Amino acid sequence: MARMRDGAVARLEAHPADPDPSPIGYDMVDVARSTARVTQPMVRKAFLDHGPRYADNRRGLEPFVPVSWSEATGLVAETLQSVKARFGNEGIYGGAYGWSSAGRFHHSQGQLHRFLNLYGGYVDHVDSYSWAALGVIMPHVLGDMMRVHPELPTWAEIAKNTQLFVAFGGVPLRNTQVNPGGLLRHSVRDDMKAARDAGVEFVCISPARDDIAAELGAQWISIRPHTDTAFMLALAHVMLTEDRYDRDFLTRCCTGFETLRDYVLGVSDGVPKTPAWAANICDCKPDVIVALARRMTERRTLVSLLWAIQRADHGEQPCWMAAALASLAGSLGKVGGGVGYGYGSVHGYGTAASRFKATPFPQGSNAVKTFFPVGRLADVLLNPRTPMQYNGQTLTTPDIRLIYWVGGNPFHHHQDINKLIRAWQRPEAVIVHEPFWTATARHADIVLPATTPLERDDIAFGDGSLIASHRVLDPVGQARSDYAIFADIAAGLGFRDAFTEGRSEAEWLTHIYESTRSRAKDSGLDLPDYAGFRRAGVIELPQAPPPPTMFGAFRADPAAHPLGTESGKVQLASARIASFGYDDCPGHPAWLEPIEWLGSPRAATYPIHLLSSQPKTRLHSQYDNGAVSQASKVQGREPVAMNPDDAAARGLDDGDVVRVFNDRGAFLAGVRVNDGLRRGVAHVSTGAWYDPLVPGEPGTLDVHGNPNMVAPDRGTSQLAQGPSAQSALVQIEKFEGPLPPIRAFIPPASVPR
Ligand code: PGD
Repeated sequence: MARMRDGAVARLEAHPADPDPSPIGYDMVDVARSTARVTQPMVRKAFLDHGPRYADNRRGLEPFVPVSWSEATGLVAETLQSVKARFGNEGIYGGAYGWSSAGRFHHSQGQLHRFLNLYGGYVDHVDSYSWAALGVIMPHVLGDMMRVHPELPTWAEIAKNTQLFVAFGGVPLRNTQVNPGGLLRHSVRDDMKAARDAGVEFVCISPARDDIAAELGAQWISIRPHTDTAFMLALAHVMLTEDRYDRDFLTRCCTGFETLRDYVLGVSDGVPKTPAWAANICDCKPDVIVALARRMTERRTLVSLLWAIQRADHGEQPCWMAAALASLAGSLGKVGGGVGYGYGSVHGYGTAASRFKATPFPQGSNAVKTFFPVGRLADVLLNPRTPMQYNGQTLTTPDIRLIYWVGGNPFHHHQDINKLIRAWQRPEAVIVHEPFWTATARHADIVLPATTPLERDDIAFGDGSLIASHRVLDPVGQARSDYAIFADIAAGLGFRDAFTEGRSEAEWLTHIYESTRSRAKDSGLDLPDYAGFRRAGVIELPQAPPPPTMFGAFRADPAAHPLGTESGKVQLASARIASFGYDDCPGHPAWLEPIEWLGSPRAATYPIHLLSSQPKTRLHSQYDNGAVSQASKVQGREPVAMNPDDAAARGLDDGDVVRVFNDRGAFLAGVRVNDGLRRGVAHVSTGAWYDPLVPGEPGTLDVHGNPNMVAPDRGTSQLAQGPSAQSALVQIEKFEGPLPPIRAFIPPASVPR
């Protein structure tokens, strides 16, 4: 909430209804006014001089030239026309992955997609950086996740019905600060405490103790990163050999039990997946596995898998095996039991849903059907018109000639930044709308300054509340909303009226709200009119009734309530997946050694497994220049958490600056010694803005702390082709010599025309 003084915003405060406000948002005003803003349209000099067909692109290196809005929008229209004339709409990538901001009207991707759909379409992507492996494999195993997710037990139901909550990857509260579409009440901390008070026991299986709140008194089982599948297979081994599995459920509701059983017992491959076998892989005690397997079959158990676990080599496997475990343990389909994906990954999983959804900003439909899995962006740019496996299909990668990016920061979120930089030089044109001089903006040809949420009115709808977001700042410099920018470009291309439908921004907001209001009325709910809503600021909508027991109807009568899988049942093995013939994703859940992990030969050279998570102090890369994020830095660098033994072995003290590196790249970070991380594991949050020591030089050091300098850019498997950023081995050494300055927040060089 904005506190105003003399007509100007004095500061932002938490909403009084919020029990556990996130500190991230307090910086929005300062950041909006910071020097890192793009204040006027800018064009890379060589692009302005030579146009899109110039072959020698050196994005990220050359200076920009300030231009007027009319010249900039004219240039965008011309560039689109030039690419379309030669390559058709198939030459335009308009996926623009990213979080952007919470408002539903000024949602950047929605604006871009509407604009490009009206222009004839664009190459799109599928899946996400968040849960690609999960999203592709689970329809084969449990059916469509969009049907499974809404049935996830809420924390209130967990408190009532669950006895044991087994969390692979924990339930880190840092992620529950955010939710797509905005959030009024941060309730997860209190909800979990209430569950603990009601007697729920928590187990956190993770290399990091802090992945679950200390006050929950959870049992911490420390395992090597990305050995979860081996751990789960050994739990299954105990259940099978001690006759602790639910024969009735397996017979009635699952297919493939025999295949999985034979694999777990070693009948099919000669390797029984015993606790001793797994303990050797996971580096934990076999007794711990035996004891947990017994508890899981004696108590109503909910198996939870954090999305980060599947952002790794063979990330499909722990997803599949978690469902298999819940089936074996007999908890799937029972109240308070089963399997949940996403608790602790964002706020909205496990919190009550609202009774209906707000009307979205209409995007139209895309005439181009070409797509690629989003995590493969760099490969697609580097290798156009090449076959790529994906979920049983052979795709042909598109030949992207123009990238249009609005509301995301691939130089923050994509793995292997040095490879991305090479790939990013390939297209003829890169157009970006950005409020800030992020690395993505710096690597563009045309940069159009966008407003931040404080500079425009909007409606947020995230966790069951309608929130009026008010303009409290004047747009900084010449910044304009994405809507206004697209309306002008559409005018140049002859479809302004189709894009705007004759509505101003205020009229669109009224239209979206009034249509939401009339849908609310249909479900018996009277909302105030638009003016009343904006005065009220927040409308809390009634919650939907608690979801039915997840898979409850299916368990009771699988023939009457089949799942959307190939057999209609839970697939403990899948003939369809087996038929794809993928060696990196066989027809049943399996322990496949990660390409990069502490057990691989590569660990002899790079002995530290680097985990990277969503940051506690900012929204992905947003607000990195704000006070909250800056206060967490060590000598201006992103902190790297290290186990005390690993630090001591390298002669490192808390507060030292180190070089974190492997053969993909290197970055500087500041040491924070932390005994809550197991030995051989380090952790860096994502989101420190990429800050090259020598801009444009291949492989140059990032002086600020972006973990994607060293993260691998390869698909989780041929099935999902999801990002596997977590599978990164590195070495860490003390950084000697004078510390390079941080320049990420200083605008790039600009030259007059
Ligand atoms: P943001 O920093 O939110 O990150 O990556 P994502 O790209 O979503 O980027 C949003 C950008 O949009 C910012 O630059 C912001 O300034 C801009 N923006 C905000 N509002 C507006 C607007 O109204 N208009 C315009 N034009 N721009 C706007 C997040 C992604 O990172 C995600 S979701 C995940 S889950 C991944 N996680 C990991 C990970 O665990 N580990 C690694 N190593 N890497 C990851 N990357 C992924």
